[in-house]
Amino acid sequence: MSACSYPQPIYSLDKVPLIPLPSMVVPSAEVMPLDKIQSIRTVGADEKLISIALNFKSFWKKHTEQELLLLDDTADGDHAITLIIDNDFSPQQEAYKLEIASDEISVKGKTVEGIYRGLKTLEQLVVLSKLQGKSNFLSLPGGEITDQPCYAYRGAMLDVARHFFSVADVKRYIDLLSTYKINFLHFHLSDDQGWRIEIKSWPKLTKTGGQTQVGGGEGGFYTQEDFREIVKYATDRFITIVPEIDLPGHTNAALASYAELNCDGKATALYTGIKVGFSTLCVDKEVTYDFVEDVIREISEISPGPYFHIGGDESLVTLEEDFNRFMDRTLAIVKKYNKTPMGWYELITANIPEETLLQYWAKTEDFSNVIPKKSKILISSASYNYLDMKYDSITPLGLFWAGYLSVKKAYDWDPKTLVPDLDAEQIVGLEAPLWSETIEDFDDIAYMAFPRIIGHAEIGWTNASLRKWEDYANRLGFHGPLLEALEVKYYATTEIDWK
Ligand code: TNX
Repeated sequence: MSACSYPQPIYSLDKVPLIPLPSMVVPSAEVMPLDKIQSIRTVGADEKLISIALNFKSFWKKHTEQELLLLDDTADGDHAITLIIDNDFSPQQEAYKLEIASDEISVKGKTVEGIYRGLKTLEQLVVLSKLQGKSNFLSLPGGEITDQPCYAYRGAMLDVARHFFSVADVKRYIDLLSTYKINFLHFHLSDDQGWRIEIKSWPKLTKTGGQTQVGGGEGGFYTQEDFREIVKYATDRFITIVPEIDLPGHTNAALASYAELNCDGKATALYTGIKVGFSTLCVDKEVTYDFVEDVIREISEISPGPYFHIGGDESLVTLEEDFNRFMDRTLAIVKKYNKTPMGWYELITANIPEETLLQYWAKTEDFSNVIPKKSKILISSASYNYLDMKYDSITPLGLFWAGYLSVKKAYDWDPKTLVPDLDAEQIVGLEAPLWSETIEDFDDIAYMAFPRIIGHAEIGWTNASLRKWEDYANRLGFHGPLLEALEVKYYATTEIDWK
């Protein structure tokens, strides 16, 4: 068969509606007919590399019906997808280069993580081509994609305390996040309404504190085994789990489970409403620190990621000096278990170690004067990042205290200029929290997160200078069919011309 008789690809490589938009795409005139690919090949022996190659093999089988052989570097690259670890490739650990030629494909990275991100791009290329091309989908466009993220922390947060979500729901969310190259998932594991993780030394936290949720439903919790399973699932997708135990406020579920954590020695009642700021641990009791240490120790043992999030927000009934004293001791415990502390920005009143990551969530943009210049900041502005804010006045779910958040507003901003006077170097990235006061099941998660979190993922990955709303809106239109194929009930906003 001569080259020109091969089926033409649906798009040229620079016209594929990829999200996040890659840093550089150079199309070529070459065409890669799918049936030429016979193997997936790894260069650089690494167990993790082989494991992502095996996963990609299943992906290829599902979408092209072809079974690939798994080969190592003793085979040559003809008719193969070659995954290459190259230490000198880039200083950036998530950078990758994807090359598509007429008879081979390669993905190169400094690390397995970089190659994984590149394979996610290749997967989108296949899926988007297939959805648009239907039965005509037989080839990929040639060219090169060189890519790397703008921010090292591109996160999502799920509040499993106000409503509990099953391990299966969490895994489904993780899969979707990985499609868009998100690399951190922060779990809000405790709040007034529920304690959601088994602590073996304090069993009533889940036996009592895990038994209800907002609205009075039955709640639930993760056993440590469940949590390990989630961590493994996320780690396999290069997503780091950040556990959060919100302290010393937002603790009614713990205070209802153990009377001794209360200053008056009386257990509180379980709470199923949505008020905030009414609970606090008793900062002057020694047992409080036994509790905090046991919780941080047990969770740290099953959390391989670098961060431990200690909350610190809205402790409205804790005096500031008590709050600071409590946090000094709690920060020392986090350090003892070799974790980097993370907290909501109210933590700044305490003596925070320099490496502390502060999560900025305020709705106004004028907090830079209270944030020390040396602090590391994660941008989670309620006005731009909060997935629980309603899209508009008729959104059936969500809250609106920080204003409505349309798909355009959620996309069309820059973390570097959102907060005046903050140094760009202080910003490690951004995170989109989904608070779950009104979110009850996976379809609710999908409706509020999609499509806004896709834009958020692009803000985290793609340099601001390359991002334009009109271009993004056009690309996003092609992701409707992709989400539909995954049965994700996203909000089909009229801001987008869905394909
Ligand atoms: C504020 S943002 C909270 C949460 C609520 C959320 C609702 C933050 C650190 N605290 O407790 O769930 O608003 O939007």
